[in-house]
Parts: sequence; structure tokens; C-alpha cells
Amino acid sequence: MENLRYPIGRFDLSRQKESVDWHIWMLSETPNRLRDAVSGLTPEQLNTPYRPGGWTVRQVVHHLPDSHLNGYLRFKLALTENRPTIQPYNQDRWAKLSDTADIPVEVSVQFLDTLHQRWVGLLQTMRPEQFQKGYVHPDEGFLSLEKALRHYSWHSRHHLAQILTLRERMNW
Ligand code: NI
Repeated sequence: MENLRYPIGRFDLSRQKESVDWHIWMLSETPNRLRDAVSGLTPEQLNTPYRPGGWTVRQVVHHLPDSHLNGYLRFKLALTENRPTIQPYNQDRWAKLSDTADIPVEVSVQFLDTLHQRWVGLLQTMRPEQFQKGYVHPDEGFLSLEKALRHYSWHSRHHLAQILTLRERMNW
């Protein structure tokens, strides 16, 4: 089950050797990779959980802009305030809200595309010392923007891999 849920492994900062630039590039690539990952799937396939008891492919797709919109706002707050405390959100309850039940996944792919253009644009203007700024998560403490970038890059690949490994297993 762990492998189905974490196809590229859990987030582990100590195993990340890639540069900040590489992770910015990864965020710029993510919307197109997501578009490719769901390309050609039928509504029934989109409504299939990526693992037993897990979110459906549709929920995973809508979850990405939910999460990354929060991420983008956290970056903007961290750059304009002094170590702001951020508002966590319950990602499982967000995913299960009925707002996205009937919205085509393409809407969230486009949303992610637009959002990442703004986010990548911001990241490309940031000086090295700005990546050491950060925000305080009430449960997890201080997080630098460099670590947050690495986390969101992992998060993109993590969910892409959930969809791609399901397609592989199902031969879709
Ligand atoms: Ni997630």
C-alpha cells in the first residue's frame, strides 16, 4: 500500500540533490505533464481511485491547484511579511467538497497552468537570500521557501506518479 500511495517515496529533503533552478523548471513542466497524464481518460476512468480507498484521479487533479494555490499565497506572504504564520487547510475535506464533482479536469489543468505561470515567474525573480525567508506552519514550525519549493516540486511529481502508475497497472 505504501508503494501505491507514495510511488516516488515520501518527501525526504536529505535525498534531494537537484538545484533550486531544477525545481523551478519542474514546476513549469508540471501542468503539461498533468495534461498528458490524464489525456484520453474516460469519465469512468477519472472516477477510479488511484489506490484502494484513495482519491479518484479526478480528485487528485482538482487537489493540485487547491494545494498549489495555497502554496503560491504562502510564498507571497513570506516575501512580504516577517515570518508569517500561515493558515493550514484540511486537504481531505477540500478534496471531498462537492465544488469540483462536476467540473471537468481540464478546468483544473488550465487553472494549474495559469497559476504556475505566475508562481514560476515569481520564483525566477527571487534572489538567493529570499529563498531563506519563510513562513511558520502552526504544527510544523518554520519552513524556508527553498524547502517549500523542494516540497512542492516533490508534491507535483508525487501526484503525477499516482496517476501514471494507475494507468500502467490498468493498462490504460
Ligand atoms: Ni497532495
